[in-house]
Amino acid sequence: MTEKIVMDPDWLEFHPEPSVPQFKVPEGAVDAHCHVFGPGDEFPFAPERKYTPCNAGKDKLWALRDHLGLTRNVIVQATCHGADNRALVDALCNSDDKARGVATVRADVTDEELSKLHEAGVRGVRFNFVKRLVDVLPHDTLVATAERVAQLGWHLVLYFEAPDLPELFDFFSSLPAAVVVDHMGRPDVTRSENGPDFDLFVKFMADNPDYYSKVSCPERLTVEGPPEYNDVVPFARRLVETFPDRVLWGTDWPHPNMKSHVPDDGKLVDYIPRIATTVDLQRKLLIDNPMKLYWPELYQRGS
Ligand code: 0GY
Repeated sequence: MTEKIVMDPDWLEFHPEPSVPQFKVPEGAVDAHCHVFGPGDEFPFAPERKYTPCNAGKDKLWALRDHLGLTRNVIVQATCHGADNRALVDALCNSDDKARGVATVRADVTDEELSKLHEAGVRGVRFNFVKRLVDVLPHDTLVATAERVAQLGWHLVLYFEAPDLPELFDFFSSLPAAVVVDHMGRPDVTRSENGPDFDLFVKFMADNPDYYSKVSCPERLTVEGPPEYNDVVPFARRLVETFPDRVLWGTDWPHPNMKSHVPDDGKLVDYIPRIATTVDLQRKLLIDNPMKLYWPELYQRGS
């Protein structure tokens, strides 16, 4: 008998009718951080998951992409699917190559499995260090996986929280592949964007010239709340202006683990010109940088 999927009682579903953004994204813009969840009866959630989400399948993601005026998606494997990438692969293979992916793999993944993921459009693996989401993995195992995927030209996506950066700084800097950091390393936005905590993240980016950061998730980092997320703007803006060629933006749809409010994805698009204030910065953030990483074969500066 199939298990009945019951969403966690405190889970907020994604916005049913996001607003039409006032900001018109440039043609070719990429949502570089989003997820697909299930549907659970087709793609079961992982037994080791720490939460049970709502169903949020690929068709809903494509509809959101079109509604927001975006062109492409980078789908990141979420922890509720563990290392079972079937929902991700199904979405990629039915995307008309408008989606590429970041998978989660176990240390014993075979070369054949990696090559099938590559064929489907996977270009990175995610290492998650957020303790409420995953059990801790030994560093040597991660390095071995990183070495293998680097040979495929993939990068690593690291998800961690700011208080853990001092301890992980050297390990992260020594990884044998390029890195993309999720959500600016999750700063505490009640502190200054020019204070020692965020300075350390900026130093991490400066010391590692082939590393990228997503300037995503104001809805998750904010203390002040929606719809403007004013308290997160200075952090994202500092990164966009300091590392214009190494920042990515994404919706984070369908917004796992949001308990405070349901984000309006249209407003998340309207947030973009506040953190990337010129047409040139917007083009790098939304097109050049994600295309370099995920569709390098299509990427030609200025085309
Ligand atoms: C995010 C953030 C979260 C969850 C996950 O894989 C996940 O479960 O990424 C979170 O809870 O902060 O990036 O979507």
